[in-house]
Amino acid sequence: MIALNHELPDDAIKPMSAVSAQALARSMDETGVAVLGDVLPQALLARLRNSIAELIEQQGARYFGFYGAQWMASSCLAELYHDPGLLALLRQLYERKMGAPPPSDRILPVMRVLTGTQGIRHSNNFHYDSYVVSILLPVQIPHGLHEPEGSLVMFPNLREVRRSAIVNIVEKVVVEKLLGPVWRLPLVQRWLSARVVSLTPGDLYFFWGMRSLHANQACAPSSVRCTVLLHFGDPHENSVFKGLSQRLHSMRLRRMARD
Ligand SMILES: O=C(O)CCC(=O)C(=O)O
Ligand SMILES: [Fe+2]
Repeated sequence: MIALNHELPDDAIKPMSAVSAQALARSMDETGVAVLGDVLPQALLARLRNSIAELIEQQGARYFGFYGAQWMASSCLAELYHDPGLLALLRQLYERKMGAPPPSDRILPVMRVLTGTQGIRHSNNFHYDSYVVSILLPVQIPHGLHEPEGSLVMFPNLREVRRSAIVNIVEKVVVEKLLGPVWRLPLVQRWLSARVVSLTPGDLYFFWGMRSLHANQACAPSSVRCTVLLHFGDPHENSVFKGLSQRLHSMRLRRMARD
């Protein structure tokens, strides 16, 4: 784990300006993931968990996915999201991998809440992200005795970044849709040295989302698992094929919510 040695008040988010992109990138290349310890303070995590509990109380135990800058603006993670140090770090990571600046400075924030039987459907869905760099922030992870944690499973850096949008879309269809069930098999996970990353709330997990096939494991319908993802650097952002791939993804999410 990479340490951030700063003397800060207990409820402060640690500044990203102190983080070395080089050290993160090395760990992401070599092990699949780089972990920054204790970035989010417990008090902030507690506030986020309270709002999730309220949401579940009002709307029932199901899957919730919040996308885009709007929900983030009103969340207590806004400070991290708008931290210029975070953006600088993401830009450096992107440039290291792609050898060119990112097409934009957009960071896509996503909050996922898995609970109830719908949560199971949103588990073990192996995919490549459309973004070069992904950061995972666990907010609430089940930790009871014999309770499945919903760890992150990844095949680290299974492919290179895809520079062509159309190649990327075709590959995603084959790997995610046609071969989807294959990646769930324990034998395949063993053969291909899949890595199971147990998640600790407050830590930040960096990985090459576009290169590493990954999914979250399932948790019990009675548990609550909440993660926030920060995705950065879509090399195909300006491609005409992009709209098509986004529409397919939204249709899939709508279908999963309906069934
Ligand atoms: O929630 C997780 O652990 C992973 C989710 C993910 O990979 C994604 O939303 O792209
Ligand atoms: Fe992902």
